[in-house]
Amino acid sequence: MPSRPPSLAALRKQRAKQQTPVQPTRWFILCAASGTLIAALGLMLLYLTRARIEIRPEEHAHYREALRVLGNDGLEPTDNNVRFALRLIDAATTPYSNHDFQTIEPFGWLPGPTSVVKDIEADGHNLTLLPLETGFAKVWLVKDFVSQEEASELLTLGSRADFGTSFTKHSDGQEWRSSSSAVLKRDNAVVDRLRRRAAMVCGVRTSFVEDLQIVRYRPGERYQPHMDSDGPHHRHWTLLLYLNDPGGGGATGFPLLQLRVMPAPRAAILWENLRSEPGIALPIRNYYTLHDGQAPTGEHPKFAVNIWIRNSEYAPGMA
Ligand SMILES: O=C(O)CCC(=O)C(=O)O
Repeated sequence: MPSRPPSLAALRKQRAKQQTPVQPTRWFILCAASGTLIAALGLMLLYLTRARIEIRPEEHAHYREALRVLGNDGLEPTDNNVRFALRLIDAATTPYSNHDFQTIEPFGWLPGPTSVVKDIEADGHNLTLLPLETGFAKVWLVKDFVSQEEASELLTLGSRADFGTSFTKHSDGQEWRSSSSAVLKRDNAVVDRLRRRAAMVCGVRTSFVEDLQIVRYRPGERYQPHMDSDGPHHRHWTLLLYLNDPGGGGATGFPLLQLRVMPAPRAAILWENLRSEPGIALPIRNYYTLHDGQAPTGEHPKFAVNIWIRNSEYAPGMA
């Protein structure tokens, strides 16, 4: 039986097949290119993974800063010290919430059953020191560091003071410290008396006390976390005296102690910026004293006086 001629469609298919044969060289090139691409991607992935794992700590800015801080304080870069210095840097640079903090309202606070209250007769003025923290740092509340008359006199001096932008070494400058300050001259009787009183509280000579510095925070202004002391011969104690109630906010916060003290007229907080460590002759900075001045949120500015007390002679103008 004669076979039927192939259909037109079948003929077209057959011709197309004959015209585009799979050439072995093209096939090889295609395989080689895909293989190379896959290998390159694999290598890149491996490199990225290893690079992530192998970022060495000394390449991290905070780690380098932690080593610098420890070096300045004469501390060995042991694991514990580095860890704590990193905590300090973190607390000083990261916004924090006061949420879980112990809040001290000077007029409402009562000493706990185990508090050892210290009464001091300084300069004809009876002071009661209430311990707020004794474990990690030494911090006291002095409920009435000055009389009503003395506080009024200091506020009057503040109203006449030439407040300038406060000095800051921080890279964020006035964004970091927007409050302002002025030095109170020693030739005022109240200023002179307070220098003597502060020296008596700390058991040192009046010549160890720096010139008093009045600080002003207008609503919204602040001073972000910092330490007051630069080292063993710098500010050993800080006595921060509140002159008024700004009507909201304006606390002094200690992020590493989870403590904040609300300002109340005539009350002061006293803390020791330095601590001793076995095997180290000179006192070293206590990182737990990192603190800030929080912004007043009411209508009034906050006024306070910084009294810094050293453990050696202070001459005006000394760094
Ligand atoms: O005003 C405060 O609560 C803190 C003040 C302070 O830290 C400072 O002036 O160094």
